[in-house]
Amino acid sequence: MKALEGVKILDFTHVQSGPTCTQLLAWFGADVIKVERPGVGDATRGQLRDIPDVDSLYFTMLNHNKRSITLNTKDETGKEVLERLVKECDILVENFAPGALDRMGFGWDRIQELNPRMIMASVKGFGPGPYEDCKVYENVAQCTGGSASTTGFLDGPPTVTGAQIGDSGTGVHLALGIVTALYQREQTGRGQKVLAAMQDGVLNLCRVKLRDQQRLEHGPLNEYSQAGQGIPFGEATPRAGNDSGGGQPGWIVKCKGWETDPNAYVYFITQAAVWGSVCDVIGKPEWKEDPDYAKPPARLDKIAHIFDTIEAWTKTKTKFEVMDICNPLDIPCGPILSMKELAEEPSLRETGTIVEVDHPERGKYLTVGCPVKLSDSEVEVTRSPLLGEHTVEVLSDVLGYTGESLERIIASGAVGEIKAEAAE
Ligand code: CAO
Repeated sequence: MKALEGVKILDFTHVQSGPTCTQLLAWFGADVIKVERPGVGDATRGQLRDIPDVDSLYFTMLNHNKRSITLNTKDETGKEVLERLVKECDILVENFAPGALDRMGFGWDRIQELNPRMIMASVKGFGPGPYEDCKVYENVAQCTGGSASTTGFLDGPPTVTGAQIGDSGTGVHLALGIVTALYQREQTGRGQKVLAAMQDGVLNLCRVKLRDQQRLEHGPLNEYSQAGQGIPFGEATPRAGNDSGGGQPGWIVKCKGWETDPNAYVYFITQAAVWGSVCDVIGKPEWKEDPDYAKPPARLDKIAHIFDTIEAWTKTKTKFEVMDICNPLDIPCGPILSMKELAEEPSLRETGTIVEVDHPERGKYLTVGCPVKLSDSEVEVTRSPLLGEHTVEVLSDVLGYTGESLERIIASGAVGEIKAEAAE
């Protein structure tokens, strides 16, 4: 059995943040019923398409293990079906623009009236406050949550990161809120509202930067390389380039082949506990006893020189050779892996972190599987649904519409066009 077997989710999510959340819950065994607008569907089905008229990778990679029903929720019969779904499901997940669910007639009061056990979970750009009515996308969240102001180089502009911390990050936060609310419902019998605001999610992931903001009041941040370079700090946590976020100096240094390979780099951390090994490896054994280098405080104003020296050594090795030499000595380092290298990495295939999926219209493609492994709830990644693929199945199996009642729903047009074989 799967951890969330028997849990039914009414999935009103679209784009990235919400679908990330419901995909995780589907992987843990929940029955996720994705409700989409007839003929239109989730906008990402058609975005960034690599093959004409075929669901995009953007969509397929965020909607595995779900069922799709098309339903016009603004139509009278559509509302009737939606009410039945609300009564039948345990959780409603949505990431519409603020107010959209109320305008549809399914605000929290109505949901509670229909099903007091329902957990209603939402992603919004902002929590209550001046921006609560704003529509928000990934980079807006990165900028308003403290990530952009602290990412990039000191002499450059604020920078967004490739990790989708606003969308996928908030989706993961929401999933935790949902299972927590499910657990509480075991005790109380009541549902509740769960809100994950993207600004809050990003700020949570930038916690160490708020830590540094407060440390600034008590003096310069000595582990930032700008301190060693004598560059004064301003009022806010600065951009720290590739400095490590912790107390051990780290930086990205070039490796053999960097002139032609944009990813021939390694992250190298000069952890105090293995300083002696670092000195031996880079050919500076004299630094172990030299009072200018032996202890971390003495090294702070020489960090740039130390990393130049480390780089002179790493440039003679590939990033994997650096790893092979440093790992046995417990020197923390990590090769900069490209997406191509990750896609081809056999160990990630073996653990199910990278999975090949077959899709009836696009053929085989790669996706990121479930990043969290439960020993008693195995994940099998199945393809994303075609638009409305399960409309009849959900109407009949989940909601009990059969015969004439099913024909009435289909004839109303509320569920859009039904493919002949699905209706039979
Ligand atoms: N039947 C009928 N109408 C439907 C429907 C259905 N099955 N599904 C959606 N709709 C309607 C909604 O009710 C809404 O109508 P109104 O505007 O008349 O109330 C309309 O479709 C559009 O919804 P939307 O405003 O959520 O979509 P958008 O493309 O304009 O905005 C986004 C997209 C992401 C900016 C916005 O949804 C948002 O801010 N969401 C919250 C934050 C968020 O999740 N951002 C992350 C986006 S990337 O993951």
